[in-house]
Amino acid sequence: MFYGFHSVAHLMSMTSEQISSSRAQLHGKVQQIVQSTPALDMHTHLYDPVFGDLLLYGIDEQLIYHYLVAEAFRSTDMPYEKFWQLDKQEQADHVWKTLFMDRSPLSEACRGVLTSLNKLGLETGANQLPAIRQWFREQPLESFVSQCMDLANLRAICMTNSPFDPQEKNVWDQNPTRDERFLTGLRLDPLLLDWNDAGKHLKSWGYEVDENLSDSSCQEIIRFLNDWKQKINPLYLMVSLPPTFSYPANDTTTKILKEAVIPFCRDSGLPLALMIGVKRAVNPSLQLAGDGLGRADLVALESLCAENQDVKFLCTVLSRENQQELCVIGRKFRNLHIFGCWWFTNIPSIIEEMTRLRLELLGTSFTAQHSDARVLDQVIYKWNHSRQIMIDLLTDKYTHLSQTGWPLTDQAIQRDVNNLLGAGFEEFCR
Ligand code: FIX
Ligand code: ZN
Repeated sequence: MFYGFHSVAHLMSMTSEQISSSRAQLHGKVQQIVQSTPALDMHTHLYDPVFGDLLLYGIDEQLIYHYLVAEAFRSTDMPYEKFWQLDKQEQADHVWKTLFMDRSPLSEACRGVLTSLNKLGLETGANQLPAIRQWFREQPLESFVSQCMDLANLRAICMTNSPFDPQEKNVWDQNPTRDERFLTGLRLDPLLLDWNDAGKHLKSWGYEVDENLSDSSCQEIIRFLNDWKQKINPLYLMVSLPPTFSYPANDTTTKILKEAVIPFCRDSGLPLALMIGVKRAVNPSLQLAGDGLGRADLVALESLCAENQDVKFLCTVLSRENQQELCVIGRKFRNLHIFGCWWFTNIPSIIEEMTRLRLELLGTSFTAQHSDARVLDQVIYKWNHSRQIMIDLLTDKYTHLSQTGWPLTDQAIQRDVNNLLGAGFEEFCR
């Protein structure tokens, strides 16, 4: 099927009514394709149900999501310690009262809770919390996982898997039977950012490493990475980095990257995901909600990509101010794949801006979104909100194309949307 306008001359001869109905037709098509294309959620903090209570779900978990906790503290005098002493349901009650009853839940995180509830078919309203809780108590987890994935239209969810989390490691050590919809990503923050502590763990697991990171220690780190590759079969390795991250630098992060992680990535073909810009514990009293962001110096990323053109890098950055620079680096290095609107950028105004910028500088050679969900139900709102934005943006972009006379087909739109929603990432990893 052909959409849009044959040429500028044709456009000139169309009445404004014809133009808008043509755009509406295109919008309808793009909407149908974007909504019906299953996505791969390439970065989340969700778990395969076999990991037990590591998989969070339900209304109370949604309400105590750290995005909401940070917002609730803005409007309450409750001392931090008092909040943390409450049990989960009491914390959730407090957030509900503060953000949903005493004021309108306009922020993206609040709206997100309501979108997820609404798509699950629940009535929302200030007095509905007990009924919502009751509904969640009645949901069998197995069917709830499928329901959330269906409502978000996800074909796969990539977890964040840390060998340094004892609860998670314990499950891996039992060689669990896994749900294949959940893919794996190997998280390396302690290894790259806190060698003192990580080194002790590696030692206790039988790797012969020393504090000074001798050559043989780096070989042992590679052996550790290989063992975890065998154990969990990750899609990629990942680390979140502060805005001050620099490379090369005279520190253990550079040493471990250069002599262990990058050689391992080169040999295994696994990409390394760099998530740059998080300032941890800006306000430690807020616990997980206390992290902030800063503008990074992306020269570090440029150096990594330039020095290691046979190694694949994935990258997302937290600061709005870094986004254009990141796209330009993407244009220079085909060993770099840019993904998602991370955390503080995952709000409609910035998703819109970033995705437009990326389409304009990179075409469709990036992954439009990841959810970063920590609570299963959140995939519903995160993907529904993002798809809405993609539909409007792509309609704009295809309208511009068709105005040049370029013929658009369903197949071409479908191919592009597939790429933006995960196929491009999979291709990059191959
Ligand atoms: O480093 C990360 O993977 C971050 O996404 C998280 O640490 C962060 O707390 C988060 O949940 C952001 O969405
Ligand atoms: Zn994350």
